[in-house]
Formats: sequence, C-alpha cells, structure tokens
Amino acid sequence: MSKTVLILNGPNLNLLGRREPDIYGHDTLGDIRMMCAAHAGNLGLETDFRQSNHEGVLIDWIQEAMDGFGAVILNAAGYTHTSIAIHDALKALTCPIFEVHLSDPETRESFRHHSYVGLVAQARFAGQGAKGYLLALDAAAQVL
Ligand code: CA2
Repeated sequence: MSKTVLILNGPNLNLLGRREPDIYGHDTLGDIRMMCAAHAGNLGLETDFRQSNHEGVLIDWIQEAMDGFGAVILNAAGYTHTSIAIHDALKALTCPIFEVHLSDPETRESFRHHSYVGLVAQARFAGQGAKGYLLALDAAAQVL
C-alpha cells in the first residue's frame, strides 16, 4: 500500500494568510504545506500537496488517487457544500478520505452546514486551523 498521502485544497485557499485571519488564521497555504511534509515525515509518510480554484482540476486529481496514493486529505473549501461531482469522484475511491476545514463550518452560515465530502469521508477535522491537517495525517498513518 502506498505511503503517499494526496492533500488537496480547493478554491480561494491560495489566499490564506492574506485575508480573513480571524476566521482562517495567519498560516499561508505554503506554511501548511511545509507543516504537513514535516509531520508526515515523522509518521513515515510522504505528501503530495496541491491547490486548485477549479472543480474539474480537483476531480482529475481525486481520480489520480485511484492508483498510487494511500489516502486523500481534502479541504474542498466552498465546493464542500455544493459539489455533487466531487462527491461522485470521491465515491469511486477505495482509499480512506479525510475531510479537513480550518474553520468549523457547522458554527457558521447555514449554507455551510451540509457537506458532500462528509458523506464519503472516514473522519472530519474542523475548527482547529492548520492543526486539522496534521490530525488528518495522524488518522491516515493509523490506516497505512
Ligand atoms: O474552513 C475551511 O477550511 C473552509 O473549507 C474554507 C472555505 C469555506 O467555504 C468552507 O466553508 C470552510 C473558504 C476558503 C476561502 O479561503 C480564504 C482564505 C483567505 C481569504 C479568503 C478566503
């Protein structure tokens, strides 16, 4: 089984650290990428960390996880709450899927309360900032 974890980030997460730090914290996505790589190394895992603002690109990357990746960690950002297409792509995977959010969508606007990712994810880590990605890596390490 592959020890590489595919970590995918959805739209607008490239803006992290530059806007809305009260909601999303001060870490940039580059900071989170480095934290994930270091933490994964300590767990004996490797990471492939990506971000796209485009639904189809995210779906292509999810399909890549059908071969060659041990687990997927996904912060689908706004697509979490809207994308049946991402849900369908995730459903085709056999590897574990972990849902991550920096904020806690459940305590925000009602349109963030439903998650199409959550319907197919093994576990969800939300409201803990960048630490959520590290907790998801811990969970991935337990199954890999
Ligand atoms: O809390 C999360 O991680 C979210 O996935 C972030 C999404 C939001 O739509 C989800 O409900 C929860 C939004 C990402 C936007 O990121 C920005 C970062 C800085 C400035 C503006 C947007």
